Amino acid sequence: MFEKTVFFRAESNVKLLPQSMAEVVLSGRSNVGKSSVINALCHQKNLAKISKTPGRTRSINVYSVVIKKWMIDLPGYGFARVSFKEKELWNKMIEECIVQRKNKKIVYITIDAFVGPTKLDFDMVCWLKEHNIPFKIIVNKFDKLPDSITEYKVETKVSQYFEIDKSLVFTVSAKKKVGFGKLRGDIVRFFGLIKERM
Ligand SMILES: Nc1nc2c(ncn2[C@@H]2O[C@H](COP(=O)(O)OP(=O)(O)O)[C@@H](O)[C@H]2O)c(=O)[nH]1
Ligand SMILES: [Mg+2]
Repeated sequence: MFEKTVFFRAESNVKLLPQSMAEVVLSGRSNVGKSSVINALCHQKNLAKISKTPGRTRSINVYSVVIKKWMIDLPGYGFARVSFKEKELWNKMIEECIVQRKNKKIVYITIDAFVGPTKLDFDMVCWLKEHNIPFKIIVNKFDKLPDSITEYKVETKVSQYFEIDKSLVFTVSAKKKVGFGKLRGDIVRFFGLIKERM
């Protein structure tokens, strides 16, 4: 199913997006590997553009997994070299995409396993909790950790940091294509789709 995901559109004005039936929204700091996660999830190489320079995405990118069931790649937050005005625009976009659009959605916040969760991620989680938006955490770049650190250890630490249940944390490596089975299953359940070949 995921291999059939197609690029739907890039949009800088969230208000122009049509309605969907369900949306998986990917958020996270720039360079944590959100685009790489989308590609690995969908068994594709170039579906989402992977940038060498962080902080390049200025619009939201929408991918259609099946008709009207979308994955939305938000611009990354916490990129230092952007102006105050750009940060304001980012905040507006996130607010419009996550709070004002009233359709069924879940946010996956992606973090870098090597860097660990940051204050910015913590603030994002608090903001989502305040607005009662369901969310989960994807810990990417697991390959960068020493072998002695298990997924269990990562998930325990991250869930403690965010004060959430451990079952909400998914450890993956987009580079090594590890950990995606569980994540695909989770998204399929959210979309309300029958689990076929993923
Ligand atoms: N080691 C490692 N590097 C990764 C992984 N996923 C992404 N990267 C690298 O991280 C950088 C940013 O990736 P990208 O997907 O563009 O991040 P985005 O800005 O969050 O969309 C690129 O150089 C990727 O090759 C991973 O699982 N392991
Ligand atoms: Mg990206």
